Amino acid sequence: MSISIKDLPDFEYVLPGSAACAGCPSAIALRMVGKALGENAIMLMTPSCAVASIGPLPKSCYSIPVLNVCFASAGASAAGLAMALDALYEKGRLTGEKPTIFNWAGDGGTYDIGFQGISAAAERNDDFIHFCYNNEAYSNTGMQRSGATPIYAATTTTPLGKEVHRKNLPLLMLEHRVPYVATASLAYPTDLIRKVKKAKDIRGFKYIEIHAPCYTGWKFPSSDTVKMSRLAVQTGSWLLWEAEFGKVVLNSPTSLLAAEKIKPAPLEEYIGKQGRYAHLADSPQKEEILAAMEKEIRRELKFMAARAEL
Ligand SMILES: Cc1ncc(C[n+]2csc(CCOP(=O)(O)OP(=O)(O)O)c2C)c(N)n1
Ligand code: SF4
Ligand SMILES: [Mg+2]
Repeated sequence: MSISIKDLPDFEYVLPGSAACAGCPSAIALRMVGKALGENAIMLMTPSCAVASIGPLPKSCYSIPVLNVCFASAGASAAGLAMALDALYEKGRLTGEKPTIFNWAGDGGTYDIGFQGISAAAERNDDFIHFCYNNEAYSNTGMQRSGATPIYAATTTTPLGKEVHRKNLPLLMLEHRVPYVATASLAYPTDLIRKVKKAKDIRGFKYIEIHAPCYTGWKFPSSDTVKMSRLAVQTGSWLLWEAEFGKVVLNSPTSLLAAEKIKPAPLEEYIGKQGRYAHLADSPQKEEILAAMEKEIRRELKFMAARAEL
Protein backbone atom coordinates (compact mmCIF):
# COMPACT_ATOMS: atom_id res chain seq x y z
CA MET A 1 0.00 0.00 0.00
CA SER A 2 1.73 3.19 -1.11
CA ILE A 3 0.68 6.46 0.55
CA SER A 4 1.18 9.91 -0.90
CA ILE A 5 0.91 12.93 1.41
CA LYS A 6 -0.69 15.03 -1.31
CA ASP A 7 -3.58 12.54 -1.65
CA LEU A 8 -4.52 12.70 2.05
CA PRO A 9 -7.93 14.17 2.93
CA ASP A 10 -8.26 17.73 4.31
CA PHE A 11 -10.35 16.34 7.16
CA GLU A 12 -8.86 17.11 10.61
CA TYR A 13 -9.38 15.35 13.96
CA VAL A 14 -7.63 18.18 15.86
CA LEU A 15 -9.29 21.55 15.33
CA PRO A 16 -7.95 25.05 16.05
CA GLY A 17 -8.56 25.79 19.73
CA SER A 18 -6.69 22.74 21.00
CA ALA A 19 -5.12 23.51 24.37
CA ALA A 20 -2.08 21.32 23.66
CA CYS A 21 1.38 22.91 23.79
CA ALA A 22 2.56 24.13 20.39
CA GLY A 23 4.42 21.29 18.71
CA CYS A 24 2.69 18.64 20.85
CA PRO A 25 3.47 15.16 19.52
CA SER A 26 0.07 13.80 20.56
CA ALA A 27 -1.73 16.42 18.47
CA ILE A 28 0.58 15.86 15.48
CA ALA A 29 0.12 12.09 15.68
CA LEU A 30 -3.65 12.32 16.07
CA ARG A 31 -3.90 14.54 13.00
CA MET A 32 -2.10 11.85 11.01
CA VAL A 33 -4.29 9.10 12.46
CA GLY A 34 -7.38 11.12 11.43
CA LYS A 35 -6.16 11.27 7.85
CA ALA A 36 -5.92 7.49 7.88
CA LEU A 37 -9.13 6.55 9.70
CA GLY A 38 -11.47 9.23 8.32
CA GLU A 39 -14.62 10.69 9.82
CA ASN A 40 -16.43 7.47 10.68
CA ALA A 41 -14.68 6.83 13.99
CA ILE A 42 -15.24 7.05 17.74
CA MET A 43 -12.36 7.88 20.05
CA LEU A 44 -11.98 6.87 23.69
CA MET A 45 -9.41 8.67 25.81
CA THR A 46 -7.84 8.03 29.19
CA PRO A 47 -6.64 10.89 31.41
CA SER A 48 -3.67 12.50 29.64
CA CYS A 49 -2.43 15.59 27.86
CA ALA A 50 -4.71 14.60 24.98
CA VAL A 51 -7.72 14.94 27.30
CA ALA A 52 -6.47 18.19 28.84
CA SER A 53 -6.06 19.52 25.29
CA ILE A 54 -9.79 19.20 24.55
CA GLY A 55 -10.28 22.74 25.87
CA PRO A 56 -13.04 24.25 28.03
CA LEU A 57 -16.41 22.43 27.94
CA PRO A 58 -18.88 22.40 26.23
CA LYS A 59 -16.50 22.86 23.29
CA SER A 60 -14.05 20.24 22.06
CA CYS A 61 -11.03 20.53 19.80
CA TYR A 62 -11.71 17.06 18.44
CA SER A 63 -14.03 16.74 15.45
CA ILE A 64 -15.22 13.18 16.11
CA PRO A 65 -17.23 11.70 19.02
CA VAL A 66 -15.06 11.34 22.13
CA LEU A 67 -15.60 9.35 25.31
CA ASN A 68 -13.45 10.11 28.34
CA VAL A 69 -12.98 6.96 30.37
CA CYS A 70 -10.90 6.12 33.41
CA PHE A 71 -7.55 4.36 33.01
CA ALA A 72 -8.66 0.99 34.31
CA SER A 73 -11.63 0.76 31.95
CA ALA A 74 -9.98 1.68 28.63
CA GLY A 75 -9.90 -1.92 27.43
CA ALA A 76 -13.40 -2.79 28.67
CA SER A 77 -15.01 0.47 27.47
CA ALA A 78 -13.72 0.17 23.91
CA ALA A 79 -14.63 -3.53 23.86
CA GLY A 80 -18.14 -2.79 25.15
CA LEU A 81 -18.69 -0.10 22.56
CA ALA A 82 -17.47 -2.34 19.73
CA MET A 83 -19.75 -5.18 20.91
CA ALA A 84 -22.76 -2.87 21.34
CA LEU A 85 -22.33 -1.62 17.79
CA ASP A 86 -22.05 -5.20 16.50
CA ALA A 87 -25.33 -6.04 18.26
CA LEU A 88 -27.09 -3.01 16.74
CA TYR A 89 -25.88 -3.96 13.25
CA GLU A 90 -26.96 -7.55 13.80
CA LYS A 91 -30.47 -6.39 14.78
CA GLY A 92 -30.59 -4.11 11.75
CA ARG A 93 -30.87 -1.00 13.89
CA LEU A 94 -27.68 0.36 12.36
CA THR A 95 -26.66 0.11 8.71
CA GLY A 96 -23.67 1.26 6.69
CA GLU A 97 -20.02 0.96 7.58
CA LYS A 98 -19.22 0.27 11.24
CA PRO A 99 -17.29 3.16 12.79
CA THR A 100 -13.69 2.47 13.77
CA ILE A 101 -13.44 2.36 17.56
CA PHE A 102 -10.11 3.41 18.95
CA ASN A 103 -8.43 4.25 22.24
CA TRP A 104 -6.08 7.21 22.33
CA ALA A 105 -3.98 6.77 25.46
CA GLY A 106 -0.59 7.79 26.76
CA ASP A 107 2.21 5.56 27.95
CA GLY A 108 1.15 6.01 31.58
CA GLY A 109 -2.35 4.86 30.62
CA THR A 110 -1.09 1.99 28.52
CA TYR A 111 2.10 0.64 30.11
CA ASP A 112 1.09 1.12 33.71
CA ILE A 113 -2.30 2.26 34.96
CA GLY A 114 -4.61 0.77 32.31
CA PHE A 115 -2.55 -2.25 31.34
CA GLN A 116 -4.70 -5.01 32.86
CA GLY A 117 -7.83 -3.94 30.92
CA ILE A 118 -5.92 -3.51 27.67
CA SER A 119 -4.24 -6.88 28.11
CA ALA A 120 -7.62 -8.52 28.76
CA ALA A 121 -9.15 -6.93 25.64
CA ALA A 122 -6.16 -8.09 23.58
CA GLU A 123 -6.51 -11.63 24.88
CA ARG A 124 -10.24 -11.62 24.00
CA ASN A 125 -9.33 -10.18 20.56
CA ASP A 126 -11.92 -7.41 20.92
CA ASP A 127 -12.49 -5.35 17.79
CA PHE A 128 -10.77 -1.97 18.26
CA ILE A 129 -7.43 -0.23 17.83
CA HIS A 130 -5.47 0.74 20.91
CA PHE A 131 -3.12 3.63 20.16
CA CYS A 132 -0.45 4.49 22.68
CA TYR A 133 1.25 7.82 22.08
CA ASN A 134 4.42 7.30 24.00
CA ASN A 135 5.96 10.50 25.35
CA GLU A 136 7.92 8.45 27.89
CA ALA A 137 6.41 10.09 31.02
CA TYR A 138 3.22 11.14 32.81
CA SER A 139 3.32 14.55 31.15
CA ASN A 140 -0.11 15.86 32.09
CA THR A 141 0.51 15.59 35.82
CA GLY A 142 4.01 17.07 35.81
CA MET A 143 6.38 14.68 34.07
CA GLN A 144 6.59 11.75 36.47
CA ARG A 145 8.39 8.62 35.28
CA SER A 146 6.40 5.85 33.62
CA GLY A 147 7.18 2.27 32.65
CA ALA A 148 8.13 3.71 29.24
CA THR A 149 10.68 6.21 30.57
CA PRO A 150 14.10 5.12 29.34
CA ILE A 151 16.94 4.39 31.72
CA TYR A 152 18.99 7.48 32.81
CA ALA A 153 16.25 9.97 31.80
CA ALA A 154 15.49 12.51 34.52
CA THR A 155 11.84 13.08 35.43
CA THR A 156 10.27 14.78 38.45
CA THR A 157 10.23 11.43 40.25
CA THR A 158 13.66 10.35 38.97
CA PRO A 159 15.58 13.64 39.28
CA LEU A 160 18.96 11.90 39.10
CA GLY A 161 17.94 9.75 36.13
CA LYS A 162 15.87 6.56 35.99
CA GLU A 163 17.78 3.57 37.26
CA VAL A 164 15.91 0.77 35.48
CA HIS A 165 15.10 -0.09 31.88
CA ARG A 166 11.77 0.68 30.23
CA LYS A 167 9.33 -2.13 29.44
CA ASN A 168 9.03 -3.31 25.86
CA LEU A 169 5.27 -3.00 25.58
CA PRO A 170 4.90 -3.47 21.80
CA LEU A 171 6.64 -6.81 22.26
CA LEU A 172 4.36 -7.71 25.19
CA MET A 173 1.33 -6.87 23.03
CA LEU A 174 2.76 -9.03 20.22
CA GLU A 175 2.90 -11.97 22.59
CA HIS A 176 -0.85 -11.56 23.18
CA ARG A 177 -1.08 -13.06 19.66
CA VAL A 178 -3.32 -10.30 18.36
CA PRO A 179 -3.88 -9.76 14.62
CA TYR A 180 -1.81 -6.59 14.34
CA VAL A 181 0.90 -4.78 16.32
CA ALA A 182 3.00 -1.89 15.02
CA THR A 183 5.33 0.83 16.17
CA ALA A 184 5.41 4.19 14.40
CA SER A 185 7.01 7.62 14.43
CA LEU A 186 5.85 11.16 13.65
CA ALA A 187 8.92 11.58 11.48
CA TYR A 188 7.79 8.82 9.11
CA PRO A 189 4.20 9.89 8.34
CA THR A 190 3.56 7.67 5.34
CA ASP A 191 4.72 4.62 7.31
CA LEU A 192 2.45 5.66 10.20
CA ILE A 193 -0.59 6.29 7.99
CA ARG A 194 -0.08 3.02 6.10
CA LYS A 195 -0.04 1.12 9.39
CA VAL A 196 -3.19 2.84 10.65
CA LYS A 197 -5.03 2.13 7.40
CA LYS A 198 -3.96 -1.51 7.62
CA ALA A 199 -5.20 -1.78 11.21
CA LYS A 200 -8.54 -0.22 10.23
CA ASP A 201 -9.19 -3.07 7.79
CA ILE A 202 -8.37 -5.89 10.19
CA ARG A 203 -11.04 -7.27 12.52
CA GLY A 204 -9.99 -7.92 16.12
CA PHE A 205 -7.52 -6.25 18.44
CA LYS A 206 -4.88 -3.97 16.96
CA TYR A 207 -2.10 -2.19 18.87
CA ILE A 208 -0.17 0.76 17.45
CA GLU A 209 2.41 2.63 19.50
CA ILE A 210 3.57 6.02 18.27
CA HIS A 211 6.77 7.49 19.63
CA ALA A 212 5.93 11.01 20.81
CA PRO A 213 8.86 13.19 21.94
CA CYS A 214 7.44 15.80 24.34
CA TYR A 215 9.58 18.92 24.38
CA THR A 216 8.14 20.09 27.71
CA GLY A 217 9.27 16.98 29.53
CA TRP A 218 12.32 16.06 27.49
CA LYS A 219 13.46 19.70 27.44
CA PHE A 220 14.29 20.51 23.86
CA PRO A 221 13.07 23.38 21.63
CA SER A 222 9.37 23.07 20.71
CA SER A 223 10.19 23.37 17.00
CA ASP A 224 12.19 20.12 17.14
CA THR A 225 9.45 17.56 17.87
CA VAL A 226 9.70 15.90 14.47
CA LYS A 227 13.50 16.24 14.33
CA MET A 228 13.74 14.48 17.72
CA SER A 229 11.36 11.75 16.52
CA ARG A 230 13.57 11.19 13.48
CA LEU A 231 16.77 11.07 15.54
CA ALA A 232 15.17 8.52 17.86
CA VAL A 233 14.64 6.20 14.89
CA GLN A 234 17.96 6.97 13.20
CA THR A 235 19.93 6.24 16.39
CA GLY A 236 18.01 2.98 16.92
CA SER A 237 16.52 4.29 20.18
CA TRP A 238 13.05 3.73 18.69
CA LEU A 239 12.54 0.77 16.35
CA LEU A 240 10.00 0.69 13.53
CA TRP A 241 8.33 -2.67 12.96
CA GLU A 242 4.96 -4.28 12.41
CA ALA A 243 3.52 -7.72 12.87
CA GLU A 244 0.52 -9.09 11.05
CA PHE A 245 -0.75 -12.24 12.76
CA GLY A 246 2.54 -12.59 14.61
CA LYS A 247 4.91 -12.28 11.65
CA VAL A 248 7.34 -9.46 12.43
CA VAL A 249 8.70 -7.23 9.67
CA LEU A 250 11.21 -4.48 10.38
CA ASN A 251 10.43 -1.23 8.55
CA SER A 252 12.89 1.22 7.02
CA PRO A 253 15.16 2.69 8.33
CA THR A 254 15.20 0.22 11.26
CA SER A 255 15.54 -2.69 8.79
CA LEU A 256 18.60 -0.99 7.24
CA LEU A 257 20.15 -0.41 10.68
CA ALA A 258 19.58 -4.05 11.61
CA ALA A 259 21.15 -5.26 8.36
CA GLU A 260 24.07 -2.82 8.95
CA LYS A 261 23.37 -1.20 5.57
CA ILE A 262 23.38 2.21 7.26
CA LYS A 263 25.16 3.45 10.37
CA PRO A 264 23.17 4.67 13.35
CA ALA A 265 23.09 8.44 13.92
CA PRO A 266 25.28 9.43 16.88
CA LEU A 267 23.48 8.67 20.14
CA GLU A 268 25.32 11.54 21.81
CA GLU A 269 23.56 13.96 19.46
CA TYR A 270 20.12 12.58 20.40
CA ILE A 271 20.88 12.52 24.14
CA GLY A 272 22.76 15.84 24.06
CA LYS A 273 19.75 17.70 22.67
CA GLN A 274 17.52 16.66 25.60
CA GLY A 275 17.64 18.46 28.95
CA ARG A 276 16.39 15.33 30.71
CA TYR A 277 19.85 13.83 30.14
CA ALA A 278 21.73 17.05 31.10
CA HIS A 279 22.99 15.41 34.30
CA LEU A 280 25.04 13.03 32.13
CA ALA A 281 27.04 15.84 30.51
CA ASP A 282 29.34 16.38 33.52
CA SER A 283 29.15 12.84 34.85
CA PRO A 284 32.51 11.04 35.19
CA GLN A 285 30.61 7.94 33.97
CA LYS A 286 29.36 9.65 30.79
CA GLU A 287 31.39 7.52 28.35
CA GLU A 288 30.54 4.32 30.19
CA ILE A 289 26.82 5.18 30.23
CA LEU A 290 26.77 6.09 26.53
CA ALA A 291 28.52 2.81 25.72
CA ALA A 292 25.93 0.91 27.79
CA MET A 293 23.09 2.71 26.00
CA GLU A 294 24.59 1.88 22.59
CA LYS A 295 25.02 -1.73 23.63
CA GLU A 296 21.36 -1.91 24.64
CA ILE A 297 20.32 -0.48 21.27
CA ARG A 298 22.37 -3.13 19.46
CA ARG A 299 20.84 -5.83 21.65
CA GLU A 300 17.27 -4.71 20.91
CA LEU A 301 17.97 -4.42 17.18
CA LYS A 302 19.51 -7.89 17.12
CA PHE A 303 16.62 -9.30 19.12
CA MET A 304 13.95 -7.82 16.83
CA ALA A 305 15.87 -8.90 13.71
CA ALA A 306 15.98 -12.46 15.10
CA ARG A 307 12.28 -12.25 16.01
CA ALA A 308 11.56 -11.23 12.41
CA GLU A 309 13.31 -14.40 11.21
CA LEU A 310 10.82 -16.64 13.08
C1 LIG B 1 -6.42 6.00 38.50
C2 LIG B 1 -5.79 7.33 38.26
N1 LIG B 1 -4.53 7.55 38.72
C3 LIG B 1 -3.92 8.74 38.48
C4 LIG B 1 -4.58 9.72 37.79
C5 LIG B 1 -3.89 11.06 37.56
N2 LIG B 1 -3.41 11.21 36.20
C6 LIG B 1 -4.09 11.90 35.27
S1 LIG B 1 -3.29 12.02 33.80
C7 LIG B 1 -1.99 11.12 34.42
C8 LIG B 1 -0.78 10.87 33.57
C9 LIG B 1 -1.05 10.09 32.35
O1 LIG B 1 0.14 9.83 31.67
P1 LIG B 1 0.09 9.32 30.20
O2 LIG B 1 -0.92 8.27 30.05
O3 LIG B 1 1.48 8.96 29.81
O4 LIG B 1 -0.42 10.59 29.37
P2 LIG B 1 0.33 12.01 29.20
O5 LIG B 1 -0.06 12.83 30.40
O6 LIG B 1 1.79 11.76 29.15
O7 LIG B 1 -0.22 12.59 27.95
C10 LIG B 1 -2.20 10.73 35.74
C11 LIG B 1 -1.24 9.96 36.56
C12 LIG B 1 -5.90 9.47 37.32
N3 LIG B 1 -6.56 10.37 36.61
N4 LIG B 1 -6.46 8.27 37.57
S1 SF4 C 1 3.34 18.39 27.90
FE1 SF4 C 1 4.07 17.29 26.05
S2 SF4 C 1 2.49 15.77 25.53
FE2 SF4 C 1 1.62 17.29 26.99
S3 SF4 C 1 0.55 18.82 25.72
FE3 SF4 C 1 2.65 19.58 26.11
S4 SF4 C 1 3.92 18.80 24.39
FE4 SF4 C 1 1.97 17.64 24.40
MG1 LIG D 1 2.88 9.97 28.67
